[in-house]
Amino acid sequence: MTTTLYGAEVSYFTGKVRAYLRWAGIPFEEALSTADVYRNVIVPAVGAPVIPVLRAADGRMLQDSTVIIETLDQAQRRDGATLSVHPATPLRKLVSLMLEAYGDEWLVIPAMHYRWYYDSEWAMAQFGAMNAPDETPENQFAIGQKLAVPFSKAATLLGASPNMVPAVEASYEALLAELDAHFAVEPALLGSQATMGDFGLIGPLYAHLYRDPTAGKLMRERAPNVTRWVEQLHFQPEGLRTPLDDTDSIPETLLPVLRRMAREQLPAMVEIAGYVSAWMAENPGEALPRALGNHDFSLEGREGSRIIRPYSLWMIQRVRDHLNGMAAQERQRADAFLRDIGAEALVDFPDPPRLAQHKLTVRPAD
Ligand SMILES: N[C@@H](CCC(=O)N[C@@H](CS)C(=O)NCC(=O)O)C(=O)O
Repeated sequence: MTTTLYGAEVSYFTGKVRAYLRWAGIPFEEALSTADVYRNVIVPAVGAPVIPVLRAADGRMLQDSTVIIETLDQAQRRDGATLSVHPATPLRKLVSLMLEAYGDEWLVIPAMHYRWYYDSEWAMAQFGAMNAPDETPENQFAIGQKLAVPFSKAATLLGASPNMVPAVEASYEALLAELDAHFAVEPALLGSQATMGDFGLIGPLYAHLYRDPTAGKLMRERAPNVTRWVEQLHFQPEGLRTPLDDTDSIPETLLPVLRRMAREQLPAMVEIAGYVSAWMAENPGEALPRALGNHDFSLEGREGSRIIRPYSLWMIQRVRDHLNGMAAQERQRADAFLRDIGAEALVDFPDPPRLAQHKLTVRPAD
């Protein structure tokens, strides 16, 4: 059976999986997530209207970009592939997992902001064309307008409320400059080979921040090296398969990006952990809602409010699992590295009870 990716060009997490499939050389076909596909394939298979969903060659339906990539990566390894999305050495694997969590769960703020603040009509037309490809442009726009309602509110809910717009843009522009300096000297985040961290970052940086008109212009003008990395990883990633050496070193030029992640995202994750632990204590055994109210956060010297997304902690749990699985000496080195980049929160993270991914949220692990 052919592997089928159900999704769309306009979708963040579809871009992440598509880039991985091409990089891994897995033959696949892509099916547009039209209204019919949502109704007849996606919702019956996974119980929620979400993309991407992948029908694997063995017929299994997989949902969640991380689960899809992990499952296929393991299958490839079983079939004898020597290259994995996870670096073979411990510190690099840690950094790769951290950057996946950063791309998936934090860069959603600038990605949603630029799309819905500057290009909302364009995005509505894109949503309509995805949902009803055979309709006229006028009808597609009307359909897109309706579909876009929850998404257009997402930027504000995630933290890009009007008072935070200057902070969100300052942070993203600084990130672009940091990444541009990095990709001037390295082909991928950790060097010669793309890893899970690259796939985490390609979600926001391709589907939204490269493709959307306003953000795309900004990227092309300000960050030619980021643009080149996006184009290579998304369209022709076979050049990013040169195995990493065994030094376990982290490129110097990546450190500003990691410090930014540590400074911006980790304090919010620590706070969320407190809310999630309290909720789980009060609601034993239950799946968590997708959002648990709001919490305050700071970005570039401004104070904002954002929704508490329990799912984010499942991504942090992956990082913590890797850290906790390290041998004593490796762990010491990793802790020293984390302290050095301002990520000490990961060393002593207030872990909630164990979580399992569940549709678009999490539940207590069995
Ligand atoms: N963690 C999920 C997130 C998937 C996701 O948020 N997909 C978006 C499109 S890129 C979606 O379908 N959202 C529907 C919704 O949030 O209700 C993944 O990694 O696949």
